[in-house]
Amino acid sequence: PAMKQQILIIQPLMPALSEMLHRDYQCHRLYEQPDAAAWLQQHGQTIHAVATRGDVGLAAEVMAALPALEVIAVFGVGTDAIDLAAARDRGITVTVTADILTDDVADLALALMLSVSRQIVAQDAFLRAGEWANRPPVLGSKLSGKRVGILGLGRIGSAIARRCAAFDMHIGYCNSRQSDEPGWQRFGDLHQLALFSDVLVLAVPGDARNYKVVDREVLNALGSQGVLINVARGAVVNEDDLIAALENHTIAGAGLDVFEGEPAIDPRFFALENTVLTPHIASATAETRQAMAQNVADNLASWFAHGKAITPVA
Ligand code: 8YV
Repeated sequence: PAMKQQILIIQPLMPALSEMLHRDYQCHRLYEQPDAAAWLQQHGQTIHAVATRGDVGLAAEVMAALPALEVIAVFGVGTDAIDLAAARDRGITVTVTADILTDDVADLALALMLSVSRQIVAQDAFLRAGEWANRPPVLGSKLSGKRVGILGLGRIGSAIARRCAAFDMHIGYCNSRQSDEPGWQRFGDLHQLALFSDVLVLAVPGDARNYKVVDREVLNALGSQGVLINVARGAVVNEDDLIAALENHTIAGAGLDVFEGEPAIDPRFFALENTVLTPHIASATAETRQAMAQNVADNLASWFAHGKAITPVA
């Protein structure tokens, strides 16, 4: 039988994917190497494919230590942790699970919006604490009919906008391209979008263009009744400014699925009552994660069989 192809796995993958890859390839787990640099020096030239996660990517020095690398299959859509320019220069194909997770990420954005505006988490705690018999629950704020501003109207941003439209929300957005959706209002910059928005949703890539663009001034523009929702990347937000805005009630609240330095997030978040925090679960449903795993396996199989990926980055 032909020798199995050798694949490098950067960080742990979900068991279903790990099993598929171990069945079909000779897998090397970089995260289990006590001295990754030494391992790469010795074995780097045998690796033709990398499997990694959107939140993990591939460090530039690891990519540089893989001279025969042909394809990077990402379990996710984020490519912010991959040097795409270097990959392009070297003719390395990068694949992502585009389309597969769009609905789930948009669903979670709405779940966070509703959780913050209706204070679902605090109301649940109030009830469980036995307070219901003692005093009436606090009032939430209405979501239907409000103005939502979406930063980034790609696949995910558009899916969020469609859901918000079903809640009779007024839709504003910032995006390089104009949408032909009637009634969706395009803004030239984030500051203008934040001024418009009751709810500001982040759905842009976490790359250098968007690094910490949500800062004190944008949060001031969002205003004391405003809510921030982040299902993009922690790096899109200046977290010191956000924590200050939440502590001082410069904005009303936030629903956050992503953080800088996750999973070791800034502990000041834990004390904020006007926030709902989730551990990067926007794509984390059984159905979607299974389909994402299959996409990674299918891209690698197609690459090795035909030299062509199924869902390469555009
Ligand atoms: C995943 C993601 O949670 O798609 C992305 O870029 O961040 C998420 O879908 C991640 O890739 C898996 O760890």
